[in-house]
Amino acid sequence: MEVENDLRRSLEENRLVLHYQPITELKSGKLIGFEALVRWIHPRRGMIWPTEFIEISEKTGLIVPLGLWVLRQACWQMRLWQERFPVTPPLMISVNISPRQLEEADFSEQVKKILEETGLPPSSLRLEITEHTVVQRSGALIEALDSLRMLGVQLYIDDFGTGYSSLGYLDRLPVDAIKIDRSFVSNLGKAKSSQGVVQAIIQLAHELNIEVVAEGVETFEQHRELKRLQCEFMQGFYISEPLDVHAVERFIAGRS
Ligand code: G
Ligand code: G
Ligand code: MN
Ligand code: NA
Repeated sequence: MEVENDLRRSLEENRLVLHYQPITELKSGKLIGFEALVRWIHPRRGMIWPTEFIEISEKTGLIVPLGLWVLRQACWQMRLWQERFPVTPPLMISVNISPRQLEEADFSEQVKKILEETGLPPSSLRLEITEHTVVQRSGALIEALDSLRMLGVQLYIDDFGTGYSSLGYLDRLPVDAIKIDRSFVSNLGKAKSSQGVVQAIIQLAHELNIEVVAEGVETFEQHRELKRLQCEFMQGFYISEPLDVHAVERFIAGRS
């Protein structure tokens, strides 16, 4: 449990930081907001990526306080950016949420409190829940999602297409958008079949009044194809990698 203790201490010592990846609208090219991605600045090992510590924090339950820290930090930071960089509609922030966090009975209460404390409008917050989480959709999960949505927060399904679910369950979930997993996007323009899959996902989402964000967009061709398929938003190295706070501010300033 060395990692766990290390991480617990780092959380107390403020050794976690957020990086932010820009999300743009395909139609207009406009910046609409950012996804917050956590990093751990380890005293000896340097920067550690979440793939190395999210799973263990889910197992140990540390993800609950860690997730609240991420959420508070992200909301606070976006509130500041909204003041510094006022645009219409206001920039939004997207935050990843683990299934373990949704199991906390007071999770939506906590989210409400954080929104009040930071002053971020609920409509500026998107919560990302992986498709794997929603596939095992229990009554409790739907209730948790419903109460979050009643706060005025938007819900996104992350890594869409990797959960081996039928597409039909989407219309029974209270969600606003899906994020198409980058494994589909990376084959766009290479494999003909992936174009069909992406097109089918986008069409189905639109029939259900659900918007689509494409993840992992790396090339002009992928971007052009997604625009043609009327995907609303995109994110990926083609626009920018995740950025630290200072780089975000240069990025926003450089675009306006
Ligand atoms: O940039 P990247 O390596 O950060 O992200 C790796 C994975 O970690 C992604 O799948 C992302 O969803 C997840 N992740 C990043 N930040 C968070 C976080 O704050 N909470 C949770 N639960 N997952 C995160
Ligand atoms: O929450 P999610 O699983 O989507 O986390 C995003 C992850 O994808 C992060 O690790 C981030 O660094 C990575 N990422 C973001 N854009 C790209 C991209 O264009 N290509 C690749 N290969 N990875 C990306
Ligand atoms: Mn995500
Ligand atoms: Na994802």
